Amino acid sequence: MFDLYIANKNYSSWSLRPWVLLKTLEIPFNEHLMPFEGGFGESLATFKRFSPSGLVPCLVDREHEVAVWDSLAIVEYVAEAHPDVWPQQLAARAWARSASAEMHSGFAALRDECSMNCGVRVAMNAMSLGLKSNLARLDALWQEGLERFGGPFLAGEHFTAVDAFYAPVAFRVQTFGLPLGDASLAYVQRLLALPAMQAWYAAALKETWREPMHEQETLKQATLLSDERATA
Ligand SMILES: N[C@@H](CCC(=O)N[C@@H](CS)C(=O)NCC(=O)O)C(=O)O
Repeated sequence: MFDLYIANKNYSSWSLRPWVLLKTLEIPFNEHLMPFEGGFGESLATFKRFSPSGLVPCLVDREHEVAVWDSLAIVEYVAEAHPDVWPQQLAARAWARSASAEMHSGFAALRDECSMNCGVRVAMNAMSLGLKSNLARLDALWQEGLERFGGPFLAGEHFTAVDAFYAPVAFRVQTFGLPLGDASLAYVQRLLALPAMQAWYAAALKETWREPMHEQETLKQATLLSDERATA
């Protein structure tokens, strides 16, 4: 069985991707949640005990003595034994891989200005040109996938890795009230309603860890409306 190392469910968008994929495809794994120990990079020494890069997520397959770090590599490793990770149809699979890679290496403004903080709701005071451009690209990309492959998921009938790659965006849209087109907002609601997403969200709300760096990032260009998280 796989061992998946992740960090705080409230904040760790990279961790969410393989976690929601494994859960939704019902691939068994042991979860190891390692809370952040401070700002970015301060968990390095602890995370290095199980992850070669000192970052999460990291998947360990003890049977084959393999450690796989980085969300995209993890998804590809899981796909070797589970063909349902990617769409079955060639064109859908190529599109899903491209869209996943685009999220993995792009959408910098969205990731910087709207970092994942599942339990809070804010109103944005300003949106950079970069963020507006990222949102326009999201709308176009999602619409293309949903129309071309028939929905309800991005590459067709089934939840696949490309949906997992965009799952953190659903929490970002919820937290920051991001303006997207109707089809995109409906897709966000579909993602948020998935049992795995609801389970992640419920666990995130129970967390009482607060990371000042993450909290400051959330309010960089936004005003707090509410905080749904448990208090210590
Ligand atoms: N490109 C990597 C990014 C991994 C990453 O940046 N992980 C963050 C958490 S979401 C981390 O481990 N940070 C360590 C720290 O903040 O000390 C991936 O796809 O997995």
